[in-house]
Amino acid sequence: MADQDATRDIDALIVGAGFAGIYMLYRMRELGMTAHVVEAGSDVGGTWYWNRYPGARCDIESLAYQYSFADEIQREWNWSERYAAQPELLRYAQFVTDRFGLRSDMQFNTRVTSAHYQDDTGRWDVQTDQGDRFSARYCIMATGCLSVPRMPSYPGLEDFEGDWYHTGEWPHEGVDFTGLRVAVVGTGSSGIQSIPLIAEQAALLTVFQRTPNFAIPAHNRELTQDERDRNKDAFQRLRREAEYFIPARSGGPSAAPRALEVDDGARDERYQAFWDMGGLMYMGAFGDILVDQAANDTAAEFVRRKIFSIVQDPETAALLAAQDFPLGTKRLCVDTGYYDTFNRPTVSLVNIREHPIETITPAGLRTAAEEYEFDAIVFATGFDAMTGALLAMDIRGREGVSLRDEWRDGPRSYLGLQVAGFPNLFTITGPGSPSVLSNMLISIEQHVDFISDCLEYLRERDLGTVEATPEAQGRWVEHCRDLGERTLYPQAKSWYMGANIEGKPRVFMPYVAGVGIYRKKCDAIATAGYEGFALSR
Ligand code: NA7
Repeated sequence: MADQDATRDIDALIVGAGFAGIYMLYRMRELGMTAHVVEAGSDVGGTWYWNRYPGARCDIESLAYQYSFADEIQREWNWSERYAAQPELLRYAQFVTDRFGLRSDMQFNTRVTSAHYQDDTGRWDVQTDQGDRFSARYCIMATGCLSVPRMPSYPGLEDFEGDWYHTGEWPHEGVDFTGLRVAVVGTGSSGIQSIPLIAEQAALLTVFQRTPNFAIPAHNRELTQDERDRNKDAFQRLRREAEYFIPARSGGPSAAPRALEVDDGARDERYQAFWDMGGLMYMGAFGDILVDQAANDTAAEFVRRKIFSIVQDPETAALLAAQDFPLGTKRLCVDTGYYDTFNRPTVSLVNIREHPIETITPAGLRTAAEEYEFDAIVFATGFDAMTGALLAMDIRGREGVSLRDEWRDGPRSYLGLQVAGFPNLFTITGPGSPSVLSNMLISIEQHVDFISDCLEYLRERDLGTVEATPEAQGRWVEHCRDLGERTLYPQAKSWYMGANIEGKPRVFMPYVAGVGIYRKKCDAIATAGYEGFALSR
């Protein structure tokens, strides 16, 4: 425990040592400011520190999912696979941290419990669960978008005699399911990635599905040295292009045709080509998949046919193919062998939409229809996304106003970066920014750069405070909502909408127009002297 009386004065307190916190600390040091990172885990890595379940893998290609801020990183690092698995992503985070000697300003196994703005001093008073106390001019939340695991509220879990796990808090030593009867609850990305590997070990695997999610094959494979070398030479150029990418869902002109513009044969051919490429690129087959229901139906129908062609038992196939929301409006999953896993005689699928789980029992669980016995239960039930980690802390701005109160009806921010009434508090990839709809590394670098440039701007002008104005925030919130409503996203009960958490306000949280349009807006705002922000001493 820290000395209860000692308050440490620093320029910036950074919460979280995932990819955002690592780079933020690097930039703060570059600016010559004192910064300290507080991290709940025992190491760096964020998402890739916690999500160690079998099959955990990034759904963005490794060659794109890396930092660009220092070219030597990508020159020195060699990705092994097209889609990196969690252990490699964690090693990458450690590599970058150690390459720049960042650990000395990081404190692990410590959670920030509160951050209170002091009206008299203009500083943030930050406290941790280890008794630390910091006084920081700037408080920077690098807390991640999917970092608060969510457990279902079934009764009886405490009496379960087997072992249970949440995919987002997986034991570091791994879990051996060999010979066990295993349940997996949840069929989002985490379920879909882990089920094929758990099935390889388990004696019996029962998958409890409430909502089917469609998955596109990853076609994961080893990268060749030639591919890596070519990427190293092209990387910075490709990244600059990606930074200004405008997705079709933005409503702007798209290079891709519209789905109903072409005949059935040509449409299927195109879907097949995108299926063969694999992964999230499938959403780009046509320019209107996320804005036009009829177009979306054609994309979903193609996947449905694939499911029926892979899964032998027609009832199981029908259950897996029964997705009832527009394709991609819940994050599309990227899989390796998911559908084929249901052809194993040891794997079965239970529809808990029809017969919900009522209780966990000492021996297993009971649905409205049946009783099951298990040695282990895996909850792949997701996260309190985008706002969960921020609201888990007691954050108070001017006059003691709490962020929980401010966001009672849903998150409100300017650019997803700042909240009016909370001076010098920044949220990296916060709600209202492209974040989870983008390659997170691109969004993280852009936010960190924006914040660092802003702090430098303040310092050069002998200013010390930056705060979103309520007017700019109001306009931004409306703009985000307006753009979201032009897409199909609000139709799904997704974590983008807060709909996976009981009682959470239903607000479409990410900025939908993509990183390119967003970046241009941010650049223009900075060039205009941080328009929409009030700057003061
Ligand atoms: P997701 O995508 O939120 O998936 C959670 C899954 O768990 C989903 O199928 C849920 O069904 C199901 N779930 C949640 N609560 C329950 C209860 N109480 N009973 C039964 N089933 C439940 O989380 P993931 O971890 O898979 O993925 C999160 C993101 O990480 C992903 O989008 C990628 O970006 C990486 P529901 O749909 O709510 O009916």
